[in-house]
Amino acid sequence: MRPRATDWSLALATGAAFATGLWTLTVGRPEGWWVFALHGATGYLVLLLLFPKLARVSGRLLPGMRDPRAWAGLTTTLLAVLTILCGIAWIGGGDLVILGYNLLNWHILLGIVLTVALSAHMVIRARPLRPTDRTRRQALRAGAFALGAALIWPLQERLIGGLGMAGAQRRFTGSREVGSFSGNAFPVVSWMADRPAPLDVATWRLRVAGLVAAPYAATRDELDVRDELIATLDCTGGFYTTQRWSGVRVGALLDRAGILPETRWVRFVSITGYRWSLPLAQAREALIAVRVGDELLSHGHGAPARLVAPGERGFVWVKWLTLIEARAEPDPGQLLAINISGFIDDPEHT
Ligand code: HEM
Ligand SMILES: Nc1nc2c(c(=O)[nH]1)N[C@H]1C(S)=C(S)[C@@H](COP(=O)(O)O)O[C@H]1N2
Ligand SMILES: [Mo]
Repeated sequence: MRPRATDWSLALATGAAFATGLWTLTVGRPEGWWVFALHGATGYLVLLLLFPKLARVSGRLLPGMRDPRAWAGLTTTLLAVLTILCGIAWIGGGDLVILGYNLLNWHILLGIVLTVALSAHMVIRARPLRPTDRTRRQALRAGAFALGAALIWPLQERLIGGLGMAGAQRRFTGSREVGSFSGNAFPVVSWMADRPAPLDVATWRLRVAGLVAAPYAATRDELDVRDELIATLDCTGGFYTTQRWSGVRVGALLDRAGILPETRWVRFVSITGYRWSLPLAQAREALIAVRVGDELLSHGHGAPARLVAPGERGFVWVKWLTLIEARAEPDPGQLLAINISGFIDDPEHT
């Protein structure tokens, strides 16, 4: 491929890998497996395109280092290689932990830094395509790379399965099983920095409010009516756990308050400010859990009560609930809220 065609294909492929990578974080149902396949294929496309790129620039990579503009290029290359290595090592079953972070955590972090570095590199170095770069032949060559990348993904799955590598046990999300059906004995995690002090069950209440006829506040014991749900908590950090959760259906709580006809969404709010909303029909089927297995929820897992949202990734399963709110619209601030909640000082609860 011609230099500019290679460069732009590489940039496009990296952008696609980044976008599909973020997208995978929102997929929690098996029907969505193809998003992970698409991400793998775009990732391998980056890998394949690195060969013609490196063949071209390797000669001037090291001598060129006196030119500061070359550093963005070298950094980008290193980051791309490391990102891909961590991704492949994770799906193969690698369980290396560096500075407390597993290979999937590193993969995601490096992927984000790579995308930033590549953007800088493009601003400094990219040249517009010339008519000679936009020929049928160039398009066909790019297509051949894409086809190659698309073939690597199924081959990789065969290989991992055929060799009996640890990665074959992973869920379609890439997550690995930990502590299923063992009560509170599974990892405690937060999306960012939530770490509230334990809540006092005696004074704690779960309020049900918003677009309802009769708002009320329920005690933990009132929620402990033994509605049960077997559901899988699948954290984007790379583990999953299947448990028998028990508590009360959200639908029952909403019916007691009498939702108004304009209700379309239900928002679940934590004492930390962390929050997420679900469409009404899906919210009704979700569970407010006070128990996992035969044990009361531990503080780390969200006591007195947490959301159990089957089919949604772990970050939706709001812990330390204080409010369920019937709404006409989803909560536009929720994406920001989950990223800043633990960093906001709350002298009462941190
Ligand atoms: C931007 C450059 C990126 C590249 C080149 C890249 C490439 C790859 C590759 C080659 C794999 C292993 C192959 C496979 O999944 O079948 C992989 C796995 C994975 N990547 Fe990325 N990635 C990038 C960014 C990201 C980002 C930003 C995220 C998330 C926010 C992400 C999430 C994942 C996940 C969850 C897996 C495991 C999927 C599975 O188990 O099948 N990646 N990536
Ligand atoms: N209030 C609150 N709820 C939260 C989080 C959080 O940071 N704050 N983290 C979410 C994430 S990312 C996951 S994976 C699950 C983890 O639940 P666990 O600690 O019981 O494993 O809780 C979710 N609920
Ligand atoms: Mo998570």
